[in-house]
Formats: sequence, structure tokens, C-alpha cells
Amino acid sequence: MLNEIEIPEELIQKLRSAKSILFFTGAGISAESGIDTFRGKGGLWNKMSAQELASFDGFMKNPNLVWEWYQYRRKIISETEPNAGHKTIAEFEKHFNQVTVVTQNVDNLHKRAGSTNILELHGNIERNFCLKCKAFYDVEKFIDANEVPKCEKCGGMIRPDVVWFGEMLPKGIFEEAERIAINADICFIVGTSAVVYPAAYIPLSAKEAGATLVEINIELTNISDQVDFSILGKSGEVLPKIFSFLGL
Ligand code: BJW
Ligand code: ZN
Repeated sequence: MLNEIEIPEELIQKLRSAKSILFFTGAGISAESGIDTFRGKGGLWNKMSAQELASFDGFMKNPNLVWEWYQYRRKIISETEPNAGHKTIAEFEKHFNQVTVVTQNVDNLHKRAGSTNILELHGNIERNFCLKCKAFYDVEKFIDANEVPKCEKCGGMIRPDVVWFGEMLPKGIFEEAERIAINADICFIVGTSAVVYPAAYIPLSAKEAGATLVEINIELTNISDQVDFSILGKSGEVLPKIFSFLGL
């Protein structure tokens, strides 16, 4: 049949003996849940300015605009559900010793799907923090705020707990992800353009340490020529198919 997704038998064999599996994920895994990706067709950065909306300078220049954009995205995300891709990754955790999700996504859908071992490289849109005293606030606290709220403790400006361009990743998270990567037997690279650093070093570190790299994406990316298996298709279709071939 045309467009039939082919899963290499060699990959299934490797998976059967794998002890440590790493899923490195990006916006594409949530696309089938109805959340826009950043780049490529329909990507957010085609219609919005990354510099204005996803940088600290942009926030300081126009805090209410940036706040409004995040409140809008929060609403969309809260109305979505994890898809078959997220759910299959959570299922892997039940059958393999060590499964870690290293995600660039901020949408919390891996957790909602049931994964428990998750490293969030770019933060989580469901949290805010105070610029001044660093106090954290759950998204619910300021859910109805149309403008940047003030911290209850010190009056400082509240911002989303996500990593913007030019900002460091949350302390220790990248190092922990690197440690997982160099111990991984198999690293799946799912739904990411792999152009944003330092995140994109994670699968490269895994490869350097000997892991088998498996890319799942609807198109070829920056990293495609470095992977062992490139499976073209939607992650919500490819991942369940791989899992079913394992016959667990
Ligand atoms: C499907 C699918 C389906 C669709 N199934 N697939 C020059 C060279 C190198 C680096 C730099 C440089 N200039 C600046 C930098 C550094 C910069 C960077 O990497 N920039 C590059 C873009 C050039 N990085 C940073 O600034 C980082 N910090 C840093 O470096 O700190 C050190 C430092 C500090 C101070 C001074 C100097 C250095 C921070 C990066 C933060 C990224 N933040 C964002 C926003 C998060 C908050 C929010 O959501 O609003 O993170 S940007 C955005 O990109 C988001 C994502 O996590 C990230 C990655 O995107 P992702 O997930 O790959 O999505 P897409 O859209 O790119 O790809 C989707 C893919 O899915 C596509 O391939 C589709 O085909 C596929 N797909 N449907 C499977 N159904
Ligand atoms: Zn404060």
C-alpha cells in the first residue's frame, strides 16, 4: 500500500535488547494534539516574531504583549489532550528498565500522558515565576490576568517559566540530560527540527557514546544524515506501530 510506514526489523531487534531508551522530543510530537510547531509549514515563527515574543528583551519591551501571547497559548494547550505518540512513550516506561523523556516542549503533555521520567529543557508553560524574588506560581494563580501580574510577595513582574532565546537552560537539567544520553542504548528523536542549541547536542552526545539514533519526523531535518534509522511519518502513527511490533 502507498504511504505504508516501514519499521525496520533491525530496529525492533535492537529495541528488544535495549536497557536504556531516550526519547528526545520536540514540538512535532504535539502537532497531532493540535498545538502549532515553531518552524516549517504553519509554524509559529512564520507568523510571529521569535525575537519579540521569545526573548527577555522582547518581554521587557512589551511585557503585556508577551504575557497575552502566553495566556493565549496556555488556553489552547489546556484544551488539548496527549496523542498516541505521547501515550506510546508512556507505555514504553512500563516495559523497559530505563526510559527517559528529554523534551524541548513546554506543554506538559508527556506528563499528562503518564510519563514520569521527564526532563524539560525549555521549562513548562504551566508555571510562572517572579523576576525579582524568583517565587514560583502555578498557572492557575493568574489564569484570568490579561496583563503581567505582580508578585504577591515582592511586587515584582511575573513571567512564564520557559526558556527564551539567549537564556540559560534550567540549572542542572542539561547536564542530567547529557548523562542520560551517554548511557542510552537507543535515542529516538521525535518531532524536532533539531536546530536549537544546546538542546540539539543531546542526540549527538548519545550517538558519540554509541547509541543507535532513530529519527521520527514527517520530513528530513538537520540531523537526518547522522541517524541510523530515519522513519518518515507522524509520530502518533509511527510510535504505536513500533510498539506493536515489539509484541509486549
Ligand atoms: C512532526 C509532526 C508529526 C511536525 N510527527 N514530526 C547561532 C548558532 C547556534 C546557536 C545559536 C546561534 N545564535 C543563537 C544561538 C543559541 C540559540 C539557538 O539555538 N538558536 C538557533 C535557533 C540558531 N539557543 C538559545 O538561545 C538557548 N540558550 C542558550 O544558548 O543559552 C546559552 C547562552 C546564554 C546567553 C548568551 C549566550 C548563550 C535557548 C533556546 C530556547 C528556545 N526556546 C523556545 C521557546 C520556548 C518557550 C515557548 O514555547 O514559547 O523553545 S524556541 C522553540 O524552539 C521552543 C522549542 O522547544 C525549540 C525547538 O523547536 P522544535 O521543538 O524542534 O520545533 P520545530 O517547530 O522547530 O520543529 C518541529 C518538527 O516537528 C519539524 O521538524 C516538523 O517536521 C516535525 N513535525 N508534525 C512528527 N505529526
Ligand atoms: Zn516576587
